[in-house]
Amino acid sequence: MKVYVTGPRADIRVPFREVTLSGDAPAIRLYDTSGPGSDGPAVGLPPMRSAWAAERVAGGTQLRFARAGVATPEMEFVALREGVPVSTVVDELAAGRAVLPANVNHPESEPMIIGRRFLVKVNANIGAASPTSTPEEEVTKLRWATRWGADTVMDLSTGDRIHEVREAILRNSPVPIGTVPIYQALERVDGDPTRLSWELFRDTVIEQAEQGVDYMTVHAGLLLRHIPLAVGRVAGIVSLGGSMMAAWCLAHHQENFLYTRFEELCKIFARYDITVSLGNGLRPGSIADANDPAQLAELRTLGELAWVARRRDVQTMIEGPGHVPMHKIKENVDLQQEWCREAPFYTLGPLTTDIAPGYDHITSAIGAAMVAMYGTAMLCYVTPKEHLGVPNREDVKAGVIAYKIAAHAADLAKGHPGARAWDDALSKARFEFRWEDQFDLAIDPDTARSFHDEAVPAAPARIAHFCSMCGPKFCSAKIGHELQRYAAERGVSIDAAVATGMSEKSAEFVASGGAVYLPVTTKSA
Ligand code: IRN
Ligand code: FE2
Repeated sequence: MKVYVTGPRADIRVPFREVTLSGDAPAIRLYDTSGPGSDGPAVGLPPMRSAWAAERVAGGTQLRFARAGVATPEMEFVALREGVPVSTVVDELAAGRAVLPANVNHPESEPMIIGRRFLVKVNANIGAASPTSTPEEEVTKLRWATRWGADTVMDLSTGDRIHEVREAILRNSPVPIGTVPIYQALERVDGDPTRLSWELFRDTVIEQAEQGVDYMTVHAGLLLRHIPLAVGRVAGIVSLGGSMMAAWCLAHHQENFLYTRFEELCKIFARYDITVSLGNGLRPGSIADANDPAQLAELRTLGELAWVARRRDVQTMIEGPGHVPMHKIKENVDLQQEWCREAPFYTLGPLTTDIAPGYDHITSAIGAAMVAMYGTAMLCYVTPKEHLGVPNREDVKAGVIAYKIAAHAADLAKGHPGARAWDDALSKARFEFRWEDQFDLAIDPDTARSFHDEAVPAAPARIAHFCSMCGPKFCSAKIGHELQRYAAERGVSIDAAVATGMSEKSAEFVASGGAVYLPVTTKSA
């Protein structure tokens, strides 16, 4: 059930998913990105933030306000959402260690913050890839991704209906929307990157800014002199935006115009409060290329650009790899944090091995959990279709869930206030055989419920004090309960109870002839 917590003023209403539990277990409130209900894609969501923008006497980015020590309603909102003092939000934004992407023209979005001191966020990429896909279909994908917990969504659409699709997504999105404007610019020159230009790019950015895009990926750190560094790679340049800019630089033998015009670009971003996401055009696309000179050279330039953006009050994050084996992940985060003065890191995965096409949501969720524990603020999801095809609905769900797990595991490791409460509630429900509570608390209740029912179809099993894994006799949780009761009854310590209890159990087991309960499951050989 969705509930709202009201902030210091009545129009700050922060949504949570409240899970009510059985018996006297207290209800628990979970972070919720699904947004308000809507009367359909054509109507869109209510423009919650319009009033806040209208109230501001002067314009300015969230970074600018934070530096002036002003807590905006957006900052109050995220403080409640994260369960941290608003002063933490103001300080982290002011230091450039966090961003709050919120284009003034996207009033439908619920504020959320990206930074290492806050909950780790997950981005899901969607977008019309085929000429036949419609705006309605993309809105359905958006709602599907946010239903499973995507904190931001990037619209990577290409094709004729790009403007219309983006408009539908923005008007229906409760989460910040990101884009890669160079993709649309490329459409305008019929896919020939050598015909790209600053003017074309700038106009595309303004068009998207007016619509309300909250953050934009810009591959400004890929310089002409970096390109030779990528020549001997196993996988070359895998970034789409990166390959476009490399092609342009080589064809014109000129420096990347995104780099040379970066100050001008920042002026546009500041006007709309668009967060810049500095793209990694030279991210490694294979395990062999991880942390190589090309990647690191570009990362240094991203650090320089982050500084330029910050001076112009533009909120900034830094994109990261890609493909990185586990033992090279920490070095990656440490260098990014040092060179980019702690600007939030936003990584794609990373994939920790290349051997598992079809399972790259798993190869990368492993890396995502690690990179997040070391300090990455947002994770860009990878679906099972990575390297193979366009993700469908089930792939989007699998990717989002895998990444929410990685993000939450990192929140726990980092000790984010409130992260443990969710685990504790579920662990308790599990131990006390409160099956319905366990399903309701699960990150994916549908799957948990159906797996349980598939194994033990009878309705009474929902309240049974065992599951089909071990059956009624060899249930560790059941034995745990007996142990607690045994200790309480005899007034002994758990250690002593274990010693005595075990010999009694052993006698009981031998006496029963060692019968083992064989559950009826769908398991086959
Ligand atoms: C995130 C971190 N590193 C890359 N990403 C995402 O990859 C980025 O935000 C955008 O969605 C996409 C850009 O891909 P190319 O153009 O760099 O391949
Ligand atoms: Fe890849």
